[in-house]
Parts: sequence; C-alpha cells; structure tokens
Amino acid sequence: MASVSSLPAPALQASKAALSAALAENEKEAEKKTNGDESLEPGEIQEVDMQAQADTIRTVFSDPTNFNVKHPLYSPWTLWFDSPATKGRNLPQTPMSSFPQTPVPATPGGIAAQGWMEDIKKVITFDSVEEFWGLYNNIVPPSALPQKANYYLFKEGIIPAWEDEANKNGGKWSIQLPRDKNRAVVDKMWLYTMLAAIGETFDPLLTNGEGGEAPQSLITGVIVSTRPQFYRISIWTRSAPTLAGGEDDKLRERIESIGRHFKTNVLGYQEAQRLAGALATEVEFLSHKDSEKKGKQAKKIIV
Ligand code: MGP
Repeated sequence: MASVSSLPAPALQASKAALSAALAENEKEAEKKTNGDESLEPGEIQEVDMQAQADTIRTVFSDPTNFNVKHPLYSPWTLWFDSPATKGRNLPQTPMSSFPQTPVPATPGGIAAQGWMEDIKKVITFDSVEEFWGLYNNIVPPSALPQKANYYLFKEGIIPAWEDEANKNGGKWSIQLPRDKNRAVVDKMWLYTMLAAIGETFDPLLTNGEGGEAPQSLITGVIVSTRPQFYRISIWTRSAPTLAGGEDDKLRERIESIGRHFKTNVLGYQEAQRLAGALATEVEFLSHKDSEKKGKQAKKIIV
C-alpha cells in the first residue's frame, strides 16, 4: 500500500478531505461525551489521562494492520466488478470471482438494468478510510486485471447502470488511455480517482461551500475499464447539461469544473494539454442518453 504521507498533493488533498469528515464526526462524538457526562458535579473538571489515551489510539497510518480507530467517509461506497471470468453461473476461481451472485435491487432502475447487471458482482461496501485502504490493499490493480474487466465504485444504493434513478438523467466524464503507454500509471490514476470520489473533492460546490446546507454531490460513481488496447477511467454524474444554455448554464459550469479537476488535479495533465491521439481521447463528457444512442452524433463537452 502507498503510505498516505508519500502521496502527491492531489491525492493527499483528497485523502485529507476524507479524513476531515472523519475528524468532524469524532469531534461531535467527543463533545457529546463531555457535555453528556452526568457523573460530574457542575464546575467539576474531568481528568483525562492524555498519555494513556494517545497510547491506545492506533490509526491506520500509524499501524496499518492493528489500527483501532476508524474515520468515517461522507457516505458509504460499494465496489462492483466484472470480467470475462464473472460471466455465467459457474465462476472459476480468480482473485475476484469468489463473490456470491448479487441480487439486483427491485427498484424500477434495478429491474430495467437486470440484463446489464447479470455479470456485475458486488464486492464489498465500506464507509471508513481504513476499510477503503484495507480493500485497496487486497484487490488486483487495474494494470494486472484481465482484458475486458471493470471496477465500479458507486455510492451505496446506486447500481452502476444508466437505468438507476440516480444515473438516468446523468452522464460521464471519461478518458481513454492507450494500454501500452499507460500500464505504469493507470493504477495511480485509478487510486487518485477513487480518493477524489470518496473524499468528495470532485464537486466544487460541495468542497468550497461555506455554511448552510451542502448541496447533494453530483458524483454517483467512478469506473475503470480494461480493454485489449486501452484503459478507460470514468466519473458518473447525476445530471447532464442539455447544452441548450439558459437554465443549464450553472449545471454546465459545475460539470465542467468536475472535468477540469479530474484532468488536472487527479490525472495530472495541464489544463491546456491536448490528449487525443491513437487510442487516446480527450477528457470528455457525454450524457448517458447520448451514450445509449450508439452511432448517432453525440454532443460532447471537452476540457
Ligand atoms: P461499455 O462497456 O461501457 O463500453 O458498454 P465499451 O467499453 O466501449 O464496450 P465493450 O463492448 O468493449 O465493453 C458496452 C455496451 O454495454 C453498451 O453499448 C451497452 O450496450 C451496454 N451498457 C453499458 N452500460 C454502462 C450500460 C448500462 O448502464 N445499462 C445497460 N442496460 N447497458 C449498458
């Protein structure tokens, strides 16, 4: 596992955001305990053995195997997986194929996506920084996956399908990278994409908003796909601008800033850098409705 202190700035920032949510939660708990301790007389100060307390706290960063403190994420996330080996009922033993058949939820979206979801297996749901690292340390990285495999990391309760209520009006930012030239970097790119997702750093309205109720995150999930000739990393959003202007301008701005953050802070490219070439695409946005209309003229946003 990469230790957090060795992460480059963007990943560290994402990890910190995940941690700051955890710390805020811990502070609330501590306050509750202090205010709620009825055994103390008014004005009496509780004695705390700080050293003993510090000695018993083992975070994942100080002790990666025997930590005893967990830092909750903003929300729980579920990892899903498919590959040629997960197709069909009798799954051969591969690193990821020991997962039970996952019933598709009986929501309208779940029912509509039943065919698509048949081969996609639920791996695990986690809700803390520590569980994320535990999972990350124990799964095969994208560079070592077979061709035609996908990891889907989605918020708990959202299935990785266009048909899900949370996705049906949305779209995706994606980049396609030639396999040969990017084998050495794809694992880090995917790690930083996951960190930005679980740390909620993609959506500026959530991370820059001061005071008031935070708006709902536009991000529903992130995907890495391995294909014979290329890798693809995608970020799915709840909404997609229609490109008609007017009312949609604010949404378009918000979507574009997610794309720019993805391109520069997460993937590490310069904003003005052009990336398209043989087997490579720009960082581009397409609504799911346009993805479904295969072959027709698609309206892409490019950053
Ligand atoms: P893909 O795997 O996202 O694209 O979708 P790729 O990698 O270009 O194609 P591949 O053949 O190399 O895997 C492939 C096809 O899967 C789409 O054209 C759809 O037919 C189907 N599909 C993809 N997604 C994300 C969905 C979905 O969410 N719901 C349904 N019903 N079908 C989907």
